[in-house]
Amino acid sequence: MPFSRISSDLIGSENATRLAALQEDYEFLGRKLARRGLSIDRIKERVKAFTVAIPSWGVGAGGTRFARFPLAGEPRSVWEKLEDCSVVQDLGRNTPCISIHFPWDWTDDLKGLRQAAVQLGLHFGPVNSNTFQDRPGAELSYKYGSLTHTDRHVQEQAIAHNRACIEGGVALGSKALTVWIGDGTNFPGQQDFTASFDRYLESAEKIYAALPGDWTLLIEHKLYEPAFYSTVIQDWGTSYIAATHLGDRAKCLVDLGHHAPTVNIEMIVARLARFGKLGGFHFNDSKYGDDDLDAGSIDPFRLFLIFNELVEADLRGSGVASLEHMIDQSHNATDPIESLLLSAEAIAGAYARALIVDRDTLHGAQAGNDVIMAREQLRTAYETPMGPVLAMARYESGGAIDPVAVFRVSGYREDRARDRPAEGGATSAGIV
Ligand code: PSV
Ligand code: MN
Repeated sequence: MPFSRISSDLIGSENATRLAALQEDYEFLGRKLARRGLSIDRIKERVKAFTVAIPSWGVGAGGTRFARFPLAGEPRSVWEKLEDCSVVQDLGRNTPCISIHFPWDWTDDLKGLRQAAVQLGLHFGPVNSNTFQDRPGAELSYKYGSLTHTDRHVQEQAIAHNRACIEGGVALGSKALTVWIGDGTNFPGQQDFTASFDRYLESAEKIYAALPGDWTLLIEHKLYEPAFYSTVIQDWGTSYIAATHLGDRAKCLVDLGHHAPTVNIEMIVARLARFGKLGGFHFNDSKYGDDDLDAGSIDPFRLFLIFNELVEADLRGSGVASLEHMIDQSHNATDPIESLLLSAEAIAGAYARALIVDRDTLHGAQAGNDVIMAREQLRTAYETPMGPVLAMARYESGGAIDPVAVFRVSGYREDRARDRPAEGGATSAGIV
């Protein structure tokens, strides 16, 4: 299919109107950082090298269990999702990777999909399996569980789906499988906690055994929902036990929305990194639960604290450089492309701020129990406006200084609203 792109001429002419102001801001910030012994150009280069994957399901309008409000021009197939992902990448330049979800994104032409992605300067990251919904026409139902179902045949169906995801991922050039299951219970006594986790481990062993040698299995935990009393893989402790049981190539994936509201997620990140079990993230933000709001939109300080732990772990040599950074959010009230652009920027911004923490002073203050000075190191870095670094990194990589502005001027959504009429009221895009 011919893909619509944002023209580089438009990006160039829009950038021309903003470049002088950006240069001024960048130089000013550069002088401020230099006073702290920091090179703005070096930070910019590290920001340029940082990427975060776009979830294929994120480019469609999301929804809640009450309703889904479709967006005119939203993608109707994996090909159109790819097209939208390329717009995000062309403008923002830090999202070249797509994380896809089977069977939502299934196509008989995976080879063609991979080639199309390459043409667009994209590639495929972790593949996500889905045993939290019944597929139309599926022989057996996941109503009472999938990998942990009491019926061995249902477990086998779920395992076979995960194996098929691996095969599909191999065709796409992916290197990881993310497994999140909705299995759990709604009532005390409904199931035996120990037996259901044992069934999970048995099923997960079979999936792990099917992984190619250079693949990682990412285990995603979630506190609750769709099960409301207990969830089999409910927290990082259970995820850690499962990943440790399975082997070196099994790691824990931290979705920011999958914790109780007051949980200290940055501390979980530090623990998992320390013991080599941190595999990656699903970034999003929330106020109440798994709200799936735009990353950095509610609690940007927490996002910064997570990256602060990642930078610390990196200094310790904990191998966090190769983590799978992904966005996982649901766009119910915004244009998904705009939300994804701003989320990717917020995530890169949290990283940039973490890079400018004065580590020597921080570590000295920690060792000397100088509480105020320790706290101040984080606050100072967090309050430093790193926007000019992010914008300059984007500009030098061929992206837009102001991506949302260029997206709006481009008329991309209006054009897609014309050439992507909704099909029968339903689309495969978005979380419902
Ligand atoms: C579950 O809430 C989750 O976070 C998992 O990552 C799913 O794959 C994704 O959302 C989409 O439903
Ligand atoms: Mn997730």
